Amino acid sequence: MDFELSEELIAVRDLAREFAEKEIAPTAPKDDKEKNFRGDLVKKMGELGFYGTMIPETYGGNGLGFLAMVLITEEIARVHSAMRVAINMQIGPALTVLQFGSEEQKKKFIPGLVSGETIGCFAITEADAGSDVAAMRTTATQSGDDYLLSGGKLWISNGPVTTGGLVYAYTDKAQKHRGMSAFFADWSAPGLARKTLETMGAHCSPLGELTFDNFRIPAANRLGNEGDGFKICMWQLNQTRLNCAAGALGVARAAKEAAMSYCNQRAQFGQKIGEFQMNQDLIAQMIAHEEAARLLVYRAAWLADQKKPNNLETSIGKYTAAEAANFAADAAMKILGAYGYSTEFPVERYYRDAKSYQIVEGSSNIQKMIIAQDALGYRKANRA
Ligand code: GRA
Repeated sequence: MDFELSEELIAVRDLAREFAEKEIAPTAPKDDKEKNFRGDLVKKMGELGFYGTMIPETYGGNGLGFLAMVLITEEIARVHSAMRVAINMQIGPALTVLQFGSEEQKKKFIPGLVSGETIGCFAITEADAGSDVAAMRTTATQSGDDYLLSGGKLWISNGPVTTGGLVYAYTDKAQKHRGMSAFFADWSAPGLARKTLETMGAHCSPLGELTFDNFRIPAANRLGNEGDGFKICMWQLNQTRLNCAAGALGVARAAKEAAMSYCNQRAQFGQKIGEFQMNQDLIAQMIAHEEAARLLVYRAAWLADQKKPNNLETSIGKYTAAEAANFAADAAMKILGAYGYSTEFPVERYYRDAKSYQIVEGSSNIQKMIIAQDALGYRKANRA
C-alpha cells in the first residue's frame, strides 16, 4: 500500500489549489450572495484540463485519472462548493458518452464538455422520482428520425444554463426500469421550458426545472440500445457520486480550517478558545472524520483508476465524506458562534453547502442502504 501521491498528482493538486485561491476564492462570497453563475470560471477550468482527467487525449482529455479528478475537485470545493458542481456537470455526461457512446457520438459530444464550450448536465430526477430513479415518468416516443420527450425533470443542476447533456426517459413504460433509455440532448431544440429554482446553498450552481412538450432529440443521440437507460444511469451515478464525495472533503476541510484559525485567535475568559477541551474535542473529531473520509474516497478513486469495481467503495466514501462535511460545518459554527452565524463570514456558507452533500447523488440514506444491503447479501453493489 502506497499513501504517497505521485509528483504528477501533486502538481495537478497544486495547480487546482492555486487556481481556486486566486480565481475563485476572492469573489466566492459575492458570487454566493448574488447567485452568479460563473460561466467564465467554468470555461477557465476547462482550459486547465480539469474536466478531462478521465478522458483520453483523442477526445480532448488528458487521461490523468479519477484520483486527479478527486484532488482537483476537493481544492475547488474547499474555496467554493458550488463551483465543484460545475465540474461534475461536465465530467458526468463526458464519461457516460465515453463508456456507452458510439465513436461518432464520442467525437461529437465529448470535446465540447471537456473544454467547457458545452455547458453540461444530467437530467435524471423528477417530482416523484428522486431516490427511486425507476419511478420517473418522462417518456420518449420515436417519431421518424427523432424522439419526442414528454414530461419533466426537477432539481437539475445547470438546468437553467445547460447547452448539452444527458436525459433519461422511458421508451417503454410497460417494462419498468428495463424500458428506460438514455439520450444526449441539445437543449436548444424546440419543446423545452426552463425554470430556475431557489435553494438554501450552492447558489452559484443554477438549479432548474425542465418541462418537455414534444422536446426533440435525434434518434442518433440515443446512447446504447433502447432499454439500456437504467443501467447507464446507475453506472453514471457511480462516477458522479465520486465527484460529490471529493467535494464534501473540500467543505469539511474549509470548515475545519476556519475553526482552527479561530481557535488560535479568539480569546475568552483569559485564554485562547482552542485551549478549552470542549473545542479540542470538536477539532479532533473534525480531523479524524475528514481524514478517514479522504482515505475512503481515495480508495474508491484508486479502484476506478485500476478499472476495478468500486460502486460499494464509492458509496462508503460518499456517505462518510458527506457526514464529515456536515459534522465539520456544524462544529465550526459552534466554535465561531456569532461569527459563524453571520453572513459576513464564510462558515454559514459552508454550513448551507454541506447540507447538499447529504442529499445529492444518492442521499446518505441511499448510500447506507447500498452498503447494508450489500453486506447482508440482499443486493450486490459492485458491478463490473
Ligand atoms: O435485474 P435487472 O437486470 O433488472 O437489473 C437490476 C440491477 O441489477 C436493475 O438495475 C440493475 N442495477 C445496476 N446495474 C448496473 C442496479 N444497480 C446497478 C448498478 N450500479 N450498475 C434494478 O436494480 P434495483 O436494485 O432493483 O434498482 P432500484 O431498487 O430501483 O434502485 C437502486 C438504487 C436505489 C441504488 C438507485 O435507484 C439509486 O442509486 N438511487 C439514488 C438516485 C440518485 O443517486 N440520484 C441522483 C440524482 S442526480 C444528482 O443528485 C445531481 C447532483 C449533482 C451534484 O451535486 O454534483
